[in-house]
Parts: sequence; C-alpha cells; structure tokens
Amino acid sequence: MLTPAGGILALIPAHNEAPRIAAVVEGAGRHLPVLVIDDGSSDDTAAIAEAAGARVLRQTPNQGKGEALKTGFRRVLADGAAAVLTLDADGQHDPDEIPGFLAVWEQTMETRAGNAQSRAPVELVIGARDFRAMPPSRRLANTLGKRVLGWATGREIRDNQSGYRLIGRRLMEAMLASGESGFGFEVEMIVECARRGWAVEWVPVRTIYAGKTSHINPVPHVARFLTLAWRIRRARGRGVAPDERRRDTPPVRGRRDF
Ligand SMILES: Nc1nc2c(ncn2[C@@H]2O[C@H](COP(=O)(O)OP(=O)(O)O)[C@@H](O)[C@H]2O)c(=O)[nH]1
Ligand SMILES: [Mg+2]
Repeated sequence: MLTPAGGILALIPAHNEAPRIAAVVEGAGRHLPVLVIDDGSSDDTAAIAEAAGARVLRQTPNQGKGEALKTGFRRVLADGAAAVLTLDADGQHDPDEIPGFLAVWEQTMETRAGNAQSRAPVELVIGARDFRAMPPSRRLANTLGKRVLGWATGREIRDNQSGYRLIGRRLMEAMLASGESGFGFEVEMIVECARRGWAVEWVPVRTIYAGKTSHINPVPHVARFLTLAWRIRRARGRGVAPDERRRDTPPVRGRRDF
C-alpha cells in the first residue's frame, strides 16, 4: 500500500523525462508520498524516479497520458485513497505549491461535513496558470480552449489543460470509463464534473515555460477537443441536465455519446 486509506498521494505520469523527473519527485515527496507511472519511456525515467524516492509503475508500450492516469487511479482507488494530486513530470509545475491544493481540499471537506446540502461537492481542484506568462502560441491555444469549453459547459473555465490538479475519489472512479487515452483526458475530467453536477475549484499556480517543448500533437488534439465541446454544447441545448442523463445508464467504455 502506498498511502493509508483516506490519504492523498502525488501521481506523476511521465514519458521520457529522465533529465527532469528527479527534481519533481523530490519536490513532491516533501509534501506527499509519490507514485510515478512510467509510460513506455525509452530512457531511464523509471530508475531515476525510483532512486529519487517514488514508487514506480511501468506500462509498455507507451499508451498516452490518459491511460497512465487511469493506471494510477486504479492503483490508488484499490488502496482506498481519498484523492490524488497530479503534476507533470517535466518541471513545469512547482511542487512547493502542493500545500495550496491541500488547503483548498481540506476546506471543501469541512464544508461538506458541516452542511452536505449547502453546495455541490467538489471533486476537482485545478491549478490555473497565468496565460499572460506563456509563449504567444500557447497563450492563444489555452485562451481559445478555455473559452470553447466554457461555452460548451456553461461554466467558468480558468484553465482547461493544466495537468496540476487534485482529483477526488468519485471523479477518479468515473474517469475509469473514459475511452480517451491521451491529453484530452484532462479536458474530459472537467466535462465529467459538469455532467454530474460536481463543483470545480481553482488555485492560481506559477506558469513555468523556460523553452519547454510539448508532446501534444496539436491537430488531432484540437480536433478531438472541438468534437467533444460540440457534443456537450448540443446536449445542453437539448435541455439535458448534466447529471441526470447518466444516472441509470453507466457509461460504456469507448463510447462517449454526450
Ligand atoms: N504518461 C504519459 N505522459 C506523457 C506522455 N507524453 C507526455 N507526458 C507527460 O505529460 C506531461 C505534459 O506533457 P507535455 O508534453 O509537457 O505537455 P504540455 O506541457 O501541456 O505542452 C509531462 O509531464 C510529460 O512527461 C505520454 O505519452 N504518456
Ligand atoms: Mg510540459
């Protein structure tokens, strides 16, 4: 067992991050136990992460960030964890901001315990970056992304693609049914919260670029994103309440009809 039942741990999906993973694991390890999912790396990511103090699960061949997150979710759900905190393996998230997420989570737990009926349960806390600090192409992509998803879900979205998140147990369980294996998985988490009537909280985080390149292949990613956004919007237009449609019909793996 990685973390006591009811606990929280850091989950880091990684693909070929050997030069950067040690600092991320050590930083996160100052706040939480760390689980790294090595997703078919061809470098020493797994060995370096282990040496830095993480527990490592390996999957081969490379299956994508969404699949890696699901592998981690299955493991921590089996352990009985209450939530996970995900961060990227490439150093773009400052692990010393983890306490900010934990503080928001604790606050929402207290609200939930104090008055369960007063507000929608929070299942997701997202680290929102300052788009003004991004290179122009990323600023444009992220700004369009948050506007489109805001339009589709009818909610205020501050950062739809940030991988720095705290994810509750119920959302992890729901996301195991997702057929999205890649970077769209993180967008789907927000959609899932909108569908089920779960609140999303935001915490401001540092925006770190420093000449980073991205693994995201923009054309298929944007195409899938727009298709998803259009489906959500259309379903809302038909007056389907976010969390009613699926109450009696568990989602079918690989088929997302909403
Ligand atoms: N599990 C997994 N993680 C990946 C894969 N590709 C990238 N990542 C990780 O996902 C995070 C974000 O990827 P990155 O390319 O930096 O995207 P960006 O910063 O959002 O443009 C990094 O920590 C990567 O190590 C993959 O194929 N599988
Ligand atoms: Mg990155």
